[in-house]
Amino acid sequence: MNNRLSEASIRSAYEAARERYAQFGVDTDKVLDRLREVSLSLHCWQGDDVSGFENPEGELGGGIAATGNYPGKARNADELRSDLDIAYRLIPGRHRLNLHAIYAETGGQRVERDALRPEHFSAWLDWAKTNGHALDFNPTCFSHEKAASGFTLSSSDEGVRRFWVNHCIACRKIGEAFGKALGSTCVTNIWIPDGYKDVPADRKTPRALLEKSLDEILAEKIDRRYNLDAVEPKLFGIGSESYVVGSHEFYLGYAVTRDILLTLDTGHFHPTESVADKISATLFFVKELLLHVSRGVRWDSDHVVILSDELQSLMQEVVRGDYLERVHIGLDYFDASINRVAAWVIGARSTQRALLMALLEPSHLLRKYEQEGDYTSRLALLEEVRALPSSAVWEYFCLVQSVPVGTAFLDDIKSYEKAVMLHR
Ligand code: RNT
Ligand code: ZN
Repeated sequence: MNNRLSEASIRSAYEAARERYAQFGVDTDKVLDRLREVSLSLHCWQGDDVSGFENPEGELGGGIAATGNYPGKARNADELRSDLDIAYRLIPGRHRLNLHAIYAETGGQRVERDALRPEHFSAWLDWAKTNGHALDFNPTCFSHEKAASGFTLSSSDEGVRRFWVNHCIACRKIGEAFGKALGSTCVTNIWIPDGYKDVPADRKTPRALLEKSLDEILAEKIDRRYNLDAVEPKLFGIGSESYVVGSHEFYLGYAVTRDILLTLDTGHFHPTESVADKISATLFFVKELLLHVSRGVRWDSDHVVILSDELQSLMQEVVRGDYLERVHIGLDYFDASINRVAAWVIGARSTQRALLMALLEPSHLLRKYEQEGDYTSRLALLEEVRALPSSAVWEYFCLVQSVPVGTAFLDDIKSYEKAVMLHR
C-alpha cells in the first residue's frame, strides 16, 4: 500500500475544503489555529499495560485489565520515555503527559507510596522540561497489598485508610511540584477501585469513610496555579459489580461542595448514557472538568479510543459550550494486543479529529435554526456537516505540523518496532 499523499494534493484538497466550509461561514484557518492550542494529556500507562516500576511483575489490581501479549512492552522508564517520544512525534501539536505514582524512579530502592516525593520523579520532570511537555498526576490506589481487600480510601481498617490518605497527600505535593517547575497547572486525579462484588448490606459507611479521607487529603490548600484536584467516579469494575463507593452522584456532590474538578471517564457509565450530555450539565456547578477519553466495550472500560459518534458528540459539547478552557482532555485506555505506541497515536489522533470536526461545525447556523424552531433544517444541516471534507483539513493540519499524514505514521512505528521494541 502506498500510504503517502503528495504535498500538492494535500494542499489543493485543503483549498477546496476551505471554500466548502466558507460557504457555511466557517473559517478553517482559524479553526486550525484553535486546534493547535489544545493539549491532550497522554496517559503513560498505555506503554506498559499499567505495570509501573514498583513491582512490574505483579498483578494489575483494582478491577481493571490489560489483555493481550503484543511484544515490545516498555520495561523501564527509559524505554517508556523513548516510546513516548515516538508517539508525540506522530501527533500534531504539543501535549502533556499523565503520570501515575507507580511510575516513580526510586533507584532500585523500595519507597512506600506514602513516602513518595517529587525527587522520585525528577527524571520525568527533566524529560518533560527538555521536550516541552507539561505533567498531570495520579495516586495509584491499586496493585498493592494494602489494596488487596478491595478497599483503600474507604477502608474500615484505619491503618489501611491512613496509608492511602497519606499516599494521596504525597501525590498532591508531587503535582504541586510539577506545576511549579513546569509553569503549567498539574491536574492530580484520584480514582479508587473500592467496592463490592456482591450486594452490600451497608452502602453508607464506606461513603462516609471516603468523604472523611478526601477531606483529610484536601485539608492543605495548594495554590490552584500549580495543582488542581479531581475525583473520578465509576459505575462498576471487575470485582465491584454490585457497588462502587465512588459513584457518579457521590463524586459530583463532593466536587461541587469542595470546589474541585470532576473527572468524566467515558468508559464509566451505563452504555446508553451520554457522557457528552454531562458536560454542560456539570459545568454549571463545577469550575472545570477532567475528561478521561476512553471507550467502553461490554465489561471493559478501556479500549483504544476511535472516532465514534460518542467521541464526536463529546467534543461537540466541549466546543459548542465554549468550554475548551474549562475542560482538561486526558486519554485513558490500555490495550496490550496491538503495538502500544500505535495505540497512543491512534487514540490521540482520533480525539483531535473529533475536536477538529466539532470546531468545523457551523454552530451559528445550527443554533439559528434551533431558535427559530426549524428542526427540519437543523437535522438536514447536521447530516450534511457529518460528511463535509474534514479529512482534507486534518491532513493539511498534519502536513503543516510536520507529522505524517494519514496512516503514514505507521511507517515510523513499524521501523521503531523492528529496530527497538522487538528486541525487548
Ligand atoms: C479506572 C480508571 C482510572 C484508571 C487509571 C489507570 O477505571 O479509569 O482512571 O484507568 O487510573
Ligand atoms: Zn479513567
